[in-house]
Amino acid sequence: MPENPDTVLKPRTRIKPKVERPKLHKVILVNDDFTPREFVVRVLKAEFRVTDDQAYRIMITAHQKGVCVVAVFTRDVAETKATRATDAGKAAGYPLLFTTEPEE
Ligand code: TYC
Repeated sequence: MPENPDTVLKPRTRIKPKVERPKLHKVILVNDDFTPREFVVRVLKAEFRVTDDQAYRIMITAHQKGVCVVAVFTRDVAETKATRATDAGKAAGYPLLFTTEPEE
């Protein structure tokens, strides 16, 4: 079909983004009755590179409330860190648990 030279196209004002920001995932520390507090702090510092003070605060929040968000990462990084931190507890005979969940 020949083009109508009188056709006026409205310019697109909304441009679809070509890349999307990856959804972030939370790493959550879960409380238990057996893992020593100092061990939890040590694992937090080693795996999540937080300071002594930050690690203590995260540990005590999980201890008091049941859970605490440690940090957010892309899905792969969150899952790898949660697994490594949980495995560190397992290797020492503790039921220490880190889980992940997507951010809203
Ligand atoms: N509740 C544990 C204790 O009293 C310490 C602890 C804190 C364990 C946080 C796990 O995610 C945890 N020894």
